[in-house]
Amino acid sequence: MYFNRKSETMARTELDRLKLRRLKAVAKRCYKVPFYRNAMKASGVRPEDIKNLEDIKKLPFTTKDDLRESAPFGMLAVKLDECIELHASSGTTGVPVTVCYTRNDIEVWSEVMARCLVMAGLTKKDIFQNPIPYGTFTGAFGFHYGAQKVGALVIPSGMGQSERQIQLMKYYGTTFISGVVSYAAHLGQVALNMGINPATDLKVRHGIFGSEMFTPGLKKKLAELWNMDVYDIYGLTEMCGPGVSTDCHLHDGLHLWEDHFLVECVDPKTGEEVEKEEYGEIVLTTLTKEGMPILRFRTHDLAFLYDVKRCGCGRTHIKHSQIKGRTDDMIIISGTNVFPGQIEHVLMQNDRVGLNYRIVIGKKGDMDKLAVEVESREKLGEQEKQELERKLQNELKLVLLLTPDVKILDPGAIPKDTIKAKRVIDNR
Ligand code: DLL
Repeated sequence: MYFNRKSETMARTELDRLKLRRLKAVAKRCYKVPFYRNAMKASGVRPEDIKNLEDIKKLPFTTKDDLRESAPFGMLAVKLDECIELHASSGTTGVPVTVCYTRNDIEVWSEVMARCLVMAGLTKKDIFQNPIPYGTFTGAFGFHYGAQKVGALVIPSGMGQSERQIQLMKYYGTTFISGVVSYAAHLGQVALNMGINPATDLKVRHGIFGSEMFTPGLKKKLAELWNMDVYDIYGLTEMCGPGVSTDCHLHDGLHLWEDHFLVECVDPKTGEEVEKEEYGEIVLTTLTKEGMPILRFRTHDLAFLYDVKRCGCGRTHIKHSQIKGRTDDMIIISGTNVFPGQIEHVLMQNDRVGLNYRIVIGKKGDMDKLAVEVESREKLGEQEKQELERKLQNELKLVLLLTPDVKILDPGAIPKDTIKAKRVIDNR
């Protein structure tokens, strides 16, 4: 099932021609923005120098700090009164970035979201519940616009009041849910606490989640908890919000809508392109955005690009792997580099582990101390807890090359009070 068969299955040659035409146009549009004009002048590049897709390398990178320095409206390529909506990044890693959308930007966002949702199985017959905060965070509106474009019945339930979310699912017969990965996990636990088994007592059979690290193990646990087909959706405020890419029913990589976003994968240190199928930092350029076009945005997200070929689902748009982590999420513990993704990967392989965990870093004397707190799937006795703690400690030790304390918590013990889960608590 496609939302837009023509665009989603477009021949590569045609797609590349379209990308080049749009890249030339966006370079011209950006030249109107002082930040880009200065950067291009400094490196002696003019928009007319873009003759082929490789020439994107001549254009300047954009970082989050660049956007912050021009915030809130300094990066606009149109007059403010041509914009009809504003969103801002969640600001988990600093001052929020503001983005403005023209009417056409909202139309494009709805289109790419509709493609993602249909790829994840949404039809106009679905009852689509959107348990994600409606506000300046892009999440809710992206899903909302996309699902309405498909023609599903949207329940804008927002985030929070978790028991009510479950009651709404039961009352309206919700079939499809969306949102942030950790909140879907939390809602499953809330349902169980209410004596409702999401796998058998609710009608939810599809879910599409993102906004946070989503290892295959966590995806599998979420699928089992809810008895649903789970899809991974990627996106970021700077591009539009959710809707940049999603996995198809084959669940092998996420298709990225190349007619609207141009993707590169670079070595985070040098900025040079990495080999195909090699991990690097995802760099994105908006190809059709009017309000706030962005060139070569350094996402900090680590993934690899698949070699381009038609996927078994028929789509021609390039795929990237799941996001493995961020270049800036590395923690240094007593001189050893630790990535949260490594920890999530180990925890989620274990059947007795639940869906929620956090990493707490403190000091013992002069030494850094790493502790991993993780919920069990079912409530365990003291002895079972200790056995599981020892097992996970040994498994983590092998991967991290240091010995963390592991503490098993009861299901639901870790509070869920922020939009994105706070996985790392650094008390040093
Ligand atoms: O989180 C947009 C979004 C909302 C995507 C809902 C999907 C679902 P930001 O707050 O700007 O936007 O955060 C963007 O979140 O650079 C990644 O580090 C991370 N991220 C987003 N989707 C995924 C995903 C929204 N599927 C930042 N897997 C990005 C892993 C993700 N990380």
